[in-house]
Amino acid sequence: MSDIKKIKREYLEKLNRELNQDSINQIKTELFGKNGSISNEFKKLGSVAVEERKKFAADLNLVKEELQEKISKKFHELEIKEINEKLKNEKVDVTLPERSFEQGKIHPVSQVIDEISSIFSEIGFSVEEGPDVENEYNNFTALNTPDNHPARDMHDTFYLDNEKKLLLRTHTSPVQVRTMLKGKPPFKIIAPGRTYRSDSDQTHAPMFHQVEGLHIDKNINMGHLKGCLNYFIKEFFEVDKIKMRFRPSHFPFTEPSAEVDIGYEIKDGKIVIGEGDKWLEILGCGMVHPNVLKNVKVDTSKFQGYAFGIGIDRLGMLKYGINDLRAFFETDYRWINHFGFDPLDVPSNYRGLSR
Ligand code: 2U9
Repeated sequence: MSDIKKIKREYLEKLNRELNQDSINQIKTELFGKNGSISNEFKKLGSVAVEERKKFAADLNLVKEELQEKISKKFHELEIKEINEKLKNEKVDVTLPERSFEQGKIHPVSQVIDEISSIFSEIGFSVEEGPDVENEYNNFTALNTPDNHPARDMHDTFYLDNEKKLLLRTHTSPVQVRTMLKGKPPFKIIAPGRTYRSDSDQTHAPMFHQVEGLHIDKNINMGHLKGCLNYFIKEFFEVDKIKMRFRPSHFPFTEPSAEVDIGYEIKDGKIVIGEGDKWLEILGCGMVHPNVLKNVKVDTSKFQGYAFGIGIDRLGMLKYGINDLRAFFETDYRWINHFGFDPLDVPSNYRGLSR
């Protein structure tokens, strides 16, 4: 009997036995490995007489295919057997209680950003975002903040390079600058997000949140600004009437500029917004300075408008009775459990955007 026939007989017989994964792999190596029986037969091909070579090669290929097929079949049978065994032994007990899981909470800052975005989108503002790392042109120069302005001082601004070209944005105004540079008026946008100033005490954190608004169109005036802010404050604090006053102020990017106070009183140790004879400063605003509009290529003979800036963290603290700003950023699990919002508990007056 030829060697090829012997190999075939021997291994078909082996492969007909009960085998596991390892033993099939072992057989595969014995046949087709570097020194395997079939591999060695192929090495002989060169020394076979020319007239027999064709038949030798044909026989060898046939045996090789037959054995390979048998090995694949064995692997497949084994797989089916394992699946059937699993199906037989594994049962799902539908009476078992469900596994417990931790439900996360929405951070009050995220909640307030969602509420603010929802309120402004109802009156036609769209939400824009931009990077936290900015250049000094977008953060200062375009906003009519001259080189020697105190806001540019190292104490306030986190610079990221020695040339003072890159910095962490000190307000979200660069988002409006970017939006105006890439588009055409009218603009009606809000820009919520993180802002950074080198400042830290009980009421200031080096990272805080702002939302700024900008409305540029033909004939926009301070009356529109007053109406917009009055609507926003009433909606945010969920009150029908609000006492509001505009105090003259100064910002390099607006002229005229104002700070807005709202009336409040303390009742039973709690702050009540909208009534009373005390005043609370909540935001800054004004008509966008013509120099700013020129810097962002808006035609000041046709367009004008207002802008405002609100500190989100303080607004959230006021609405939800939180008194230490630093707790916002301490990631204390107990704190977020107490002050956070349940993502599944949607109150009837819910203003947040859907997640
Ligand atoms: C452009 C033009 C003008 C945004 C403005 C304020 C007034 C303001 C403060 C509020 C509390 C910052 O977080 S805070 O300390 N902001 O008082 N912000 S006007 O004016 C702009 C913005 C962009 C192009």
